[in-house]
Amino acid sequence: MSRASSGGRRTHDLEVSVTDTTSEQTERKLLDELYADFEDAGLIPLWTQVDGLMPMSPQSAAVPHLWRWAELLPIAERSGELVPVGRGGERRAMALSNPGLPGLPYATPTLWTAIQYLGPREVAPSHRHSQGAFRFIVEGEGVWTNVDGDAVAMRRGDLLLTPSWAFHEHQNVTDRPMAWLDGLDIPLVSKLDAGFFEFGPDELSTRETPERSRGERLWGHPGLRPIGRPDQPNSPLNAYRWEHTDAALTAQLELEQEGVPGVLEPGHAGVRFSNPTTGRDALVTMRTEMRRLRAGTRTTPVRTVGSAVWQVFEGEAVAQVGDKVFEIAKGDLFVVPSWCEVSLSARTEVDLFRFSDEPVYEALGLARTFRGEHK
Ligand code: GTQ
Ligand code: FE2
Repeated sequence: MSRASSGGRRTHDLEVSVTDTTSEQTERKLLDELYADFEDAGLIPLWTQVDGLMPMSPQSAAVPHLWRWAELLPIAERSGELVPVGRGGERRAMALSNPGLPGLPYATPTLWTAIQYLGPREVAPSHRHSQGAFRFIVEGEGVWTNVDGDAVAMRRGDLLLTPSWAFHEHQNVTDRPMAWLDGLDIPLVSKLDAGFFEFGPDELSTRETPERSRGERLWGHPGLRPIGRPDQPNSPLNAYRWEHTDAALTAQLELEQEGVPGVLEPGHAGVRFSNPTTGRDALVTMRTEMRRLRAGTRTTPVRTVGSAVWQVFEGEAVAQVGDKVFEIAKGDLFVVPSWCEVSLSARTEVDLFRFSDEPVYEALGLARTFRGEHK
C-alpha cells in the first residue's frame, strides 16, 4: 500500500561504492552540502517525507479500544474518596487514553472522553472555554449543571449540552455520588490553536433545581420554534431527555413492523441530536446520536472519515472494530478510529450512544463514508 519514495534519498544513506568515480564523489559532496543547507535554511524537501505525509487512506495513530464501565466506575469512586474537586483541577474527570496515543488524555486524535464523578453535595466550580462539551448519563441522577445560569437536571439517558464559551458549573444536590460521560473537542481545539479559558465566579450562579431548564421550556417543543430567535451555531436546547429519545427510537422500530420506512437499516433505528435553529448537529464540532438495534440485528460494516466513541446505554452486543472484537454491555465504551471498519451484532435489544467529529469533516469538504464489506 505504501508509496515507494522514488529517488532523492539522502546521500548519507547510500552505500559508498569502491568503484565511485571522481565525478560521483564530487556530486555526492555537493548533495551533502545541499542537504546541510536545507537544514540551515529551515527547509525539508518533500521527497524525503513521502511516507505518511499523504497516505493513500487515513492512517490513524489511534487504535480500536474498549473501556469497561465495570472497571471505570470503581476507579472513579476511589478518586472521589481521595481527590478533592475545586479550583485549579476544576473537574474530577478521568480521560480515556487511547493506547495508540500514549501518554495523551485523548480517546481519539480529536475527541476527549472522560468519566466525571461528583460526590454527595459537591460542586465543580464555574468556568468557560472555547472547547465544546456535552454530558451523557448512563445511570444516576442528582446533579444539576448550570449553563450560563440555567439549571439543567442530569438524569439517566439524557444528553446535556455545554456549548463553546458558555459558563458552566456542576452541583450535586443529593447525598449520593454521580458519575457521567463527558465528551469534548479538546484535542481538536488544541490542534487548531484555538483554546481560550476563563474562570467564573466562585459562588454558584443558581441553586435552583427545576424539573425543566429555561432552554427546554423555550426550545423543547417538537417542531415549534419560538418566533424572532436567530439561528445559532450550537443548539439552544440544552437538554435532550431520554423520554423523547426513547419514544423516537420505539416509533421507528414499530413503524418498521408496519412496513413504513424510517429505520437506518433493517432492525437498526437511529436518531441524531439536532440544533432546532438549523436542523444541523446539536454541537458545531461534534455529532451526537442514539442507536437501537433489535436483538439479533447485525449492522452493515461502515468506514467513515473521522473518529467516533460509542457507549452502551442498555443491552448487550458484539462490536467488530477493525481487527478487534469487543463483547460490550451497559456503560462500556469503545473507540472507532478514522476509516476503521465498524459493525455491531446485537445479542439482546441494545441502545448505544455514539459521538463523533464528523461535522468538522463535513464543514471542510473532507467527509467520506463507505458502507459494505471492504474488498
Ligand atoms: O465538566 O467542565 O471532562 O471543562 C473536561 C474539561 C469536563 C467540565 C471535562 C471540562 C469539563
Ligand atoms: Fe468545562
